[in-house]
Parts: sequence; C-alpha cells; structure tokens
Amino acid sequence: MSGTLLVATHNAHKTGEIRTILGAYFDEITDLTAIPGMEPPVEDGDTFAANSTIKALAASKERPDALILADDSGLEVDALGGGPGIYSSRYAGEDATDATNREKLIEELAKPEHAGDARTARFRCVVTVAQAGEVVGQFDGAVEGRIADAMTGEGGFGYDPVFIPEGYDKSFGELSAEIKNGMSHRGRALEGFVAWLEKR
Ligand code: ITT
Repeated sequence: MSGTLLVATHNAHKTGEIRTILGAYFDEITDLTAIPGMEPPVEDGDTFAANSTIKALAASKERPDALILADDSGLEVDALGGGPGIYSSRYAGEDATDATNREKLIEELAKPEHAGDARTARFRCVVTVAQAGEVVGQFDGAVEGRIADAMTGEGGFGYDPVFIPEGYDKSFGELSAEIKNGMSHRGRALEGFVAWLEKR
C-alpha cells in the first residue's frame, strides 16, 4: 500500500503510535502540524464516535484530497461511573496536562468514598476515516485493565503509567511499545482500519 495518511491530531504521542502501527501501509504519515493555521474543531459530541467524526470531518474539509484518520480516545473508570471517558484530556481542568490528569485520578480513587471500590477500567478508542468531506469508515477498540495505586514507568503517554492491562502486573508505562500496541484500544481500532484498507 502507499500514499499519505493525515492523522487529525495535535497529540504527537498518538501520531507516534499510529506511525509505528501503520508505517508499513503508507509512504508518509503526517498529522495536523502539516496544516499550521487550522483552528481545532470544538469537540462537543457526547460519545467517542461523535468527537472522532468531528475531528475527521474538520481535517477533511481542510484537505479534501487526503485520506484522514482521527482518533478519539479516553479512559473509563468503573468507580467513577465510566469517567473521565470523553473528558479524559480535560479531567484535571482546562489547563490539564498528562501529569495533572494522572495525579487527579490517583487522588480521586484514594478518597475514602472509593475505598473498597473495584479499580477496573478500560481504554477506548474510536478511529474515523474521512475523505472528500465524508466519513468512509469507523472502527473501535478497547482494552480492559485496572488503575494502579501509584504511577509506574515512564513509557507511553497520558494515563499509561497508571493503567495495568488485564493479564499483566505492569502498567502500560512499564510495558514495551510492542506489547502496548499489540493489545491497546488504539491497536485494536487500527486492526479494523487495516482490514478495511486491505479490502478497499
Ligand atoms: P487530539 O484531540 O488532538 O487527537 P487529545 O490528546 O486531546 O488529542 P483526545 O481528545 O482523544 O485526544 O483525548 C484522549 C485522552 O485520553 C488524553 O488525555 C490522552 O492522554 C488519553 N489517552 C488516549 N489514549 C491513550 C493511551 O494510549 N495511553 C494513555 N492515555 C491515553
């Protein structure tokens, strides 16, 4: 396969993982750094799928000839009623960073009202593919796991150092990129995309 894939994200970590997973299928994988003046769209959908669609269509409007792939993802924690979910990137507030989001999550689950709660959680990802202003494919993926009591590891990004995938006793921050990508929400959503590409 060949050509360029434009990933509709400002998150360089997502671009990096997507490049690692899809590198063999494209000559080039770029992201929104290739469209410097683009206003980020308002992600006001109430599902991962809706926000993923908003990002894909906004980028497709700017680059109608390009194959666009948007990724909307987040962490659902059962003890928080599925939160932060679609609000994962802003969990610690408007100026949140990956570090403040992780700290807030660990602090929240350490509160007495959550003592004894299950720490089960999952990452979800919805990938939307667009071309010429239309959605041409949508794929999702999830990985089950639990929230650690404290951060471990330096790898990955976002909530990786506090998420321990099912079947492991180490966080995504400690596990290799190869292990993470082979089982992650993003890896699984991209498997659907690859199957679609191969049929196209
Ligand atoms: P774009 O919208 O520009 O793509 P974003 O980082 O704002 O970038 P989202 O709105 O999809 O992306 O928010 C995703 C949130 O979930 C963000 O806080 C991430 O750190 C976190 N997240 C997503 N995938 C993750 C992963 O594989 N490992 C750890 N955290 C992840």
